[in-house]
Amino acid sequence: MSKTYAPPAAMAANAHVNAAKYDEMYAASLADPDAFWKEQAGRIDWIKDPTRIKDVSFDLGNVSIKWYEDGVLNVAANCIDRHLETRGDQTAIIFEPDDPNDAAQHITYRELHRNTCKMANVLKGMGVGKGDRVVIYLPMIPEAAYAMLACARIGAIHSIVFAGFSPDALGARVNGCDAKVVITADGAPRGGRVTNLKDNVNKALLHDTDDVQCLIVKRTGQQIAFRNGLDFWYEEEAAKVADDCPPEPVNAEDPLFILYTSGSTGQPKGVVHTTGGYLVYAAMTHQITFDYHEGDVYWCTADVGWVTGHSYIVYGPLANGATTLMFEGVPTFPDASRFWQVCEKHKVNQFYTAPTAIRALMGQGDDFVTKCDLSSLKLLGTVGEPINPEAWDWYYNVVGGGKCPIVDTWWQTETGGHLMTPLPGAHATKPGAAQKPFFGVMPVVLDPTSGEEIEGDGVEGVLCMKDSWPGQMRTVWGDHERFEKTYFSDYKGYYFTGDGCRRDEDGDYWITGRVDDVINVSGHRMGTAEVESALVAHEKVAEAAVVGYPHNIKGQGIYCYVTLMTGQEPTDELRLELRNWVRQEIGPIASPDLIQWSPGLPKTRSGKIMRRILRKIAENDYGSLGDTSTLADPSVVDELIDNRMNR
Ligand code: 6R9
Repeated sequence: MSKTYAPPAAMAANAHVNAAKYDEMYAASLADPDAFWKEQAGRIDWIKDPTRIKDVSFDLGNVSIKWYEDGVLNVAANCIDRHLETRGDQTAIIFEPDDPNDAAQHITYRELHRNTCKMANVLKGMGVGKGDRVVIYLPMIPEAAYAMLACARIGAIHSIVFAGFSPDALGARVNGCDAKVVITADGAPRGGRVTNLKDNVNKALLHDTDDVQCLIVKRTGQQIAFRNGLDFWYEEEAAKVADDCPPEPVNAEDPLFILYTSGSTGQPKGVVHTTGGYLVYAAMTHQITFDYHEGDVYWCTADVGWVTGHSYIVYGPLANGATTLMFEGVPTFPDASRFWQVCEKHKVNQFYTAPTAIRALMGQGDDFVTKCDLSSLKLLGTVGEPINPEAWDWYYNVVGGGKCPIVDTWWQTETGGHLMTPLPGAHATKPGAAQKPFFGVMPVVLDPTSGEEIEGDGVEGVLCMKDSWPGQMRTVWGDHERFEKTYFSDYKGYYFTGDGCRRDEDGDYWITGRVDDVINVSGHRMGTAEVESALVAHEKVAEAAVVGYPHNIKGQGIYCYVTLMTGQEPTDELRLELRNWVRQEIGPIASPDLIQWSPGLPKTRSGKIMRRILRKIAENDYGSLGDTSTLADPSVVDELIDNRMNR
């Protein structure tokens, strides 16, 4: 039995959802989804109220997901305009820059309105209209939020590319969605170092024949190469346009954004989220999971380049009229106290981060935390990967002073918002468990071989969802077939998450990690296939297989087995060259941790690489290699074990 931590009495007493209410609402959400979600739609403002609530089919060949399909609304109006009367002067966004010596900014809802309208008018002037795609490649600055909301305001679809991605990765995403405009900055300061964002954009668009325009925010003031006629400084354009822009009426099922994410095969796919259901779900989960109350200061440390930044820095909090903090920097710059100093400085009430950051900071010792006044904290959250018990304990006791519930939120780019998490005023938390389904969410544990539902408690299998929720992705951009194949073909009639899971004796859920070829490095999701294709694109590499292995800080590290072209020397210099190559092809987050030279890879007779075996070798777990008799050449395995990378 794991130890549990009951909700603090004061929180349970005032929470949006306490234990009794959770049970009652959860039962209602399953008993009559239409009635339940019709009521929840009232969280946001509609130009035309939806009358058709849910229309969903998970049947392969016919997958279709629609929520609120006859509703009309505007997301930016919901996140900004409807708050102006009551909280125009309240801070919407606190911006904390990379350098602690630079002043923080407090942007009110009124200022947010003005800035978003300006950006919207600039985009319109560049020819962007409803349904057009805009790529956002920005640092964590307020303009990133203005850009998102400006797109939403005019009905354009944004696709944010994390500023740490390489020119190649950026170029693929610009082309993938046929973007009209890229919004970027001259440079991005992070941890005291500057990434030359505009340079990257120029490289990404070098071979572009569509003349993609670029809107550039001045962040660092550095020199940039300007493409005349195609590039525009945001500040100059903003000065020329009006500071009001009427919100465009948008259908609930029109796309709000595309966000590329990694899967087990092929290149990243463009996850499509639509407007009405997504916003209802983001707003509801933000309010209830974090127990957000009027006047609270809320901080999610993610980057807007990831889904967490979309739902829980921008859309959820702003739809709720919250004060949301945007942090440009990193947890360890200038030193490991930075997070906690920011919490103290802005009196943060809810703090939401990733286990990898917690582990890294835990390793620096308690002093960095205890020297700060963290008395404002009421709640802590984690997301992105399973949290190990040591990190949970440290977070709970040292950061939270033993008084803040931890919500371990399990969800995905595909899910739009939290699907499983304890609720802070309702559930006694268990370190490491994602615990309870959110309202309307129907998790099932399936037997991976038979695909049958495993009933009862104390069971383990793969995690699927039996029915839809409003925040679910609707399709893969430009490839609905891939959407169906990826999520609905392995287990017929269910949404397959790609995660394994255990339901314990109490009926609580624990995520056991990915069951596919996706690895989770520092909370960043990566397809091993992507790293492999980057490696084999190098002229000296004949073949490569990539797996994850346990890593103390990152959760998983990237272990690469590389077969060189005949005649190539396996040297340390080449190792370094390959590492830099992958960084260039994808970005620093994809840097191989270990590269093992492998004259041969274990393959079946039909030529499939047996990753299961490579994973075991990388994990140092030879006892359970399983059946190797189906290999074309079983001796390859001994050779790989003998030459395993030491660490
Ligand atoms: C939001 C986000 C999704 C994958 C997911 C799972 C892992 C996320 C987790 C977690 C255990 C948690 N994951 N939250 N595993 N406990 N609380 O991270 O989206 O980048 O798409 O990653 O991350 O494996 O399938 P995304």
